[in-house]
This record gives sequence, C-alpha cells and structure tokens, in this order.
Amino acid sequence: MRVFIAGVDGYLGWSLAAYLTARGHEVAGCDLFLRRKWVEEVGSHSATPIRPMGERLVAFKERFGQELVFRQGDLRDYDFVLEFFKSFQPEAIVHLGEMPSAPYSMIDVHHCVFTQTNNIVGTLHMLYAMQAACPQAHLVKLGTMGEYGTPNIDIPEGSFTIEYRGRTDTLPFPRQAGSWYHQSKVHDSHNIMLACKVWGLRSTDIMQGVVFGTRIDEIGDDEKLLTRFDFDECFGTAINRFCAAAVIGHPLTPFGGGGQKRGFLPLRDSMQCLTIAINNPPQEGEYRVFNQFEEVYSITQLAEKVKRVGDGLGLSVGIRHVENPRVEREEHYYNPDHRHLLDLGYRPTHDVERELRVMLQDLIKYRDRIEQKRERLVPEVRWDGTRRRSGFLNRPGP
Ligand code: USQ
Repeated sequence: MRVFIAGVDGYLGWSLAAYLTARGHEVAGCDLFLRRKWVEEVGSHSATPIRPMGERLVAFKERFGQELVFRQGDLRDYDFVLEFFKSFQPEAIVHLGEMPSAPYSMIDVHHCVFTQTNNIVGTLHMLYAMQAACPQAHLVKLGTMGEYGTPNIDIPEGSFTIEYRGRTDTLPFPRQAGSWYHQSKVHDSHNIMLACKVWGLRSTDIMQGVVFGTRIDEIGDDEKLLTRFDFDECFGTAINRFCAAAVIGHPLTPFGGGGQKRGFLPLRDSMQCLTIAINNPPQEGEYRVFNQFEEVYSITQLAEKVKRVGDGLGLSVGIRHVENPRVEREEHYYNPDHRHLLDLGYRPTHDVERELRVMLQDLIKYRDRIEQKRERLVPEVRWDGTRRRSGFLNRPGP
C-alpha cells in the first residue's frame, strides 16, 4: 500500500515509517522539523541522539533497501499538501504532524494559539487535499484518549446510544479535554466527522493513550536509525520521563497524589495498532473511532513498576511526589472500552516490566545526555499560566 505519513521525523512517525517499510509498504512523508525546535525551545534534547534527516534517509535505504520519499514542508501550506497528495496518490494517510504536548500548549496565549491553529489548520488542509486529490484514501488520524477527559462513567469508543425524553439516538460521546492541546484534538475530531459526512471521506480517529518505549525491533541496533526519546516536562510522557530519571538517580515525579489513571501502550503496540487500522480501512463515508491503549494504570502504579525494574538492574530508584502543575483529577473513575482493535487482531504486549527493562538498558547508554538536562525533569509550566518549579511534597513515596 502507498502510505503517507505527516510528521515522519517524530517519535511515532519515524518508527512507523520503518515498521511499514519492513512490511513491504511504500512510504512517503513530510515534516517541518518543528519537534526538534520545540524541544530545544524548552531547553532540552532527545536522550537518543537524532541525526539530520539526510543521514537518517541514507541509513533507512541501507537497512530496508527501499527509499523513504521525503519532502520538507508545512501542513499549514495548502498547496504543499495538495501537490504531495496529487503526486504520491496515497491509499492511506497517517496524520502525526501535530504539536503533541499539553504543557507546551499551556505556556501562554501564544503557545495556545499556535497549538490550535497549527493542529486544526493542518488537519483541515489535509481533509481538503484528500477530497481534491485522493478521495478514496483512508485518513488515520492521531487523536488522544485525553479528548474524553475523566468522566464518572464508562467511556465508549467514540459514540454511545442514549435515550432522552423518550427518544433514542447514537451520538458522539462528550469530549471534556483538559488542556488547549487536547482541545485541539477535539476540534479535529469534529472537523473530520463532518468531512466524512459531507464528502464521503473515510477515517479512523485514534484515541491513543500515553505511549512509552525506546525502540521497535525493525529499527535494529543502528544508532542512525533510532527514534527520538524526550524526557523534558513538555515532550516527555510519564513513563518515558520516569525511565530517564531512573537511569541518572533522579527521583521519579508523580504529580500530586499520583492517583491519576490513564491508558498506556508500548511503542511497538502503537505501531501494531496503526498498521491494523491501515490494513482494515472503513467504508466510504465512515468515521470510526478506536480507543488505542493496552492497559489502564495509575501514575503511582507506574512509578512503582519502574522502581521495581530499575532496582532489579541495580539502579536504586527513588520516588518523590511533586506539586501538581496541572489542573486535573488525582482520584477518579476510569474505565474506557478498547474492543475494536482487539476484534481486528491486536495482540497486546502484556509484559510491561520486560519493556521497561529494555528501555532502561537502552537509556543507560545515554546517561550523560540525560544528565546534561537533569533540570528539565522537574515541571515548571502551570495550568494557571504562571511558571514556577514544582516543589517536592512531603508525602511518602509508595
Ligand atoms: N505525570 C506525572 N508525572 C510526570 C509526568 C506526568 O504524574 O512526571 C502525570 C500527568 O499529570 C498526567 C499523566 O501523568 O496525569 C499523563 O501525563 P503525560 O505527560 O504522560 O501525558 P499527557 O500530557 O496526557 O499527553 C501524552 C502525550 C499526548 C497524548 C496523551 C495521551 O504527550 O500527545 O495525546 O499522552 S492521553 O494522556 O491518554 O491523553
């Protein structure tokens, strides 16, 4: 299949290009290298050293014997998107080209407005370009489990059937995002839903949980092919940050009480799920939603897991709760469905501790790079728009 990946230089995009090419798909992608700039802007770098795209592409061709068709460009430039779709004629389009950080979007008015315009305009351009150049293609759009928030009832996959004043309908489940970033994904979902309805496009909107991991097998041991691994407060996700902290002897930092629950999945499972979605397109005009995660854990449970595995490797891992810079529930009900991918054949990696061991062993090699940015492990960006380093809480660690 011809697969187009927007955001192919990123954590998921680069991994997916390798995963799909190794399975015989023809892959093209674009990127504006904004992720590299944002991480630099917040004073950090990827723990794994990332090569310039030119070198990455040469190493890619050497490993897979097939080129990754790449163009640098901006999804906010409609002509760029349209022209690429016209010439490549993708059968599947995976949209990973968005600003993905909740804290970054909360920094100030400029970061909020940038996040929403960048994400929403880019998605609208892709929808219009699909309609004009490849209306039969399948859009696989990365949304987030965070679109739903943490309601006090079960979370279905996208929609639910509701009875109101004696009448019944199947409607989108309410979205209650907790950051400007998550809210941008809510707006995207609504826009995609409309494009499917009025133009007959087909799309899978993936509500993905928090991803963790340093590698997928397809990338092998060539350092030039590694995907990025962020651990700063904005672009590092919880488990990835905990693993980076563990290898340099910095305490793991559950925010507040640490009872926040989320769905998590390893990078290799994220690749498996996206590929299943690509291989099983919806019908013309169909907008469908997959909740994509392996299991639900609380932040405290995760910190305990990282500690157990890290201690087993001789790392002596500490856990210290810090003041929560976010506005979020720290104790709540959380029970989202995730049947659709399992029905299509998703086989989850149940051995999270094995995955954590691989991650810690990989990161030990890059201890010096993490140590250089040690300061970035404690959060500063607060949801009320101020900036202040969170203090450690006196609460005993678990
Ligand atoms: N958290 C801590 N300590 C840390 C980092 C995070 O307790 O050092 C907590 C946060 O307060 C939050 C939870 O862990 O309750 C998850 O935070 P996160 O930074 O790992 O994830 P989040 O901000 O929700 O965003 C990430 C990705 C985003 C994706 C989302 C999926 O950056 O692109 O959409 O995960 S989900 O969380 O399911 O919405």
